[in-house]
Amino acid sequence: MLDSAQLFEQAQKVIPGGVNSPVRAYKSVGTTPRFVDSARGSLIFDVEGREYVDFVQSWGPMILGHGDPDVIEAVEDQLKRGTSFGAPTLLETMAAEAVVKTVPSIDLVRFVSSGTEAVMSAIRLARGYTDREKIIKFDGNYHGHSDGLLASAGSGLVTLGIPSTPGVTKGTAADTLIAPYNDLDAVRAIFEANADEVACLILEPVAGNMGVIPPADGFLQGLRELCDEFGALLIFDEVITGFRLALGGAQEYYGITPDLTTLGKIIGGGFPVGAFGGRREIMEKLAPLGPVYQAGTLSGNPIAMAAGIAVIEKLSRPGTYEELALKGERLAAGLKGAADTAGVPAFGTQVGSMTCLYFCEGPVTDWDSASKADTELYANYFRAMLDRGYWLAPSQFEACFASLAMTELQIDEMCATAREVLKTLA
Ligand code: HOZ
Repeated sequence: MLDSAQLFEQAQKVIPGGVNSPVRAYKSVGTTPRFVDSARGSLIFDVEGREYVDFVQSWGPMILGHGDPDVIEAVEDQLKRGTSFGAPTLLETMAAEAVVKTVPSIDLVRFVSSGTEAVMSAIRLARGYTDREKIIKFDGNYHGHSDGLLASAGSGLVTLGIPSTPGVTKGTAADTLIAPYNDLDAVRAIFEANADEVACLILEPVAGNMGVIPPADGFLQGLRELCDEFGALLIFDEVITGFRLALGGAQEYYGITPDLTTLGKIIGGGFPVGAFGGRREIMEKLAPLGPVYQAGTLSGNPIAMAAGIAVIEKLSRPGTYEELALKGERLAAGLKGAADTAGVPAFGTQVGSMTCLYFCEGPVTDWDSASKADTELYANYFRAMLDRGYWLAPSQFEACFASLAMTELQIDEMCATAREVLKTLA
């Protein structure tokens, strides 16, 4: 068997940069990727046979851990019946019923194949519904890679230092208005300067693509009120927070009702799925009921639907979110304690099972303050942790997730290792 370095060489001959998504290339952490062989529960195994505790979880979907037996059984069952039909199935209705039942603001939902597609479609729908063209997004929020949403975006763009990307037309870029996260005054100023022109405001209700930044007290409520005042739709991008902070996502967690919601990651149980949904009268503008067109051959794919239903069922068991929150608290407290003991300036954030340890004094409340983190220190920390069996995000600006499969002992051992590593880096 070839090793990771050899496989990376081979991949680079036929795939740009050797990867199918830029963050996988490990460019900002000064090393090359370990190629994955398999994963089980809380562990991920590379092709060299090394094992790691997985704090990335495929960037969020694997909240139950890898290879959950109920999900595998549901998928195997469906595999035998067929993998794609391009025609309606009961599974799609069952998955939709599960979403409508659990996500408070969603009356109708449509499934697509990725979070990017969900957001792109929701924005088109918001424009079609309001007959307006501009959108507001936040600096450092990431909503996938559709043209209009790449401006000032988080995730791979901040990791690789790409403020805006060639290939997006000036007209498209001009329709995207950018505000600093957690700054209601700035949002009001943008609305006032663009009266009657803003179709929607989209945000991650907990920012999870510039590390993890919780909304300030009153921020989400303030946005709700501003959208109502200026006649714009409020879109919660819950691709990360959906089914992670609560069954009903951040909107249940914080008690705020958006007009539209985008979902992805967890509802696919590790298969490519996205979804967008919201108030009936808005969703009814979609074809075939209304004029806003949106479609997809693999939308509502039966394998992905079967996996998603099994995941939601499992997450619905009592105590799930209490357990995730306790693990998240333990992880965040352990990491902050590790940094403090080692004498490394650090600011920790946590909401439920989403955590981030920023290597800066903080407080971190927006992209401006997040960008002050010491990314070189993070790169050194990342490589040392990887060598010791911990699979962390290859970027300071991504979440470190706790999962249901992870044990408290694994979390404690990871934090103890972080303490030893940080002592050598202080
Ligand atoms: N939203 C993911 C990171 N938070 C994206 C992962 C990727 O770009 O591959």
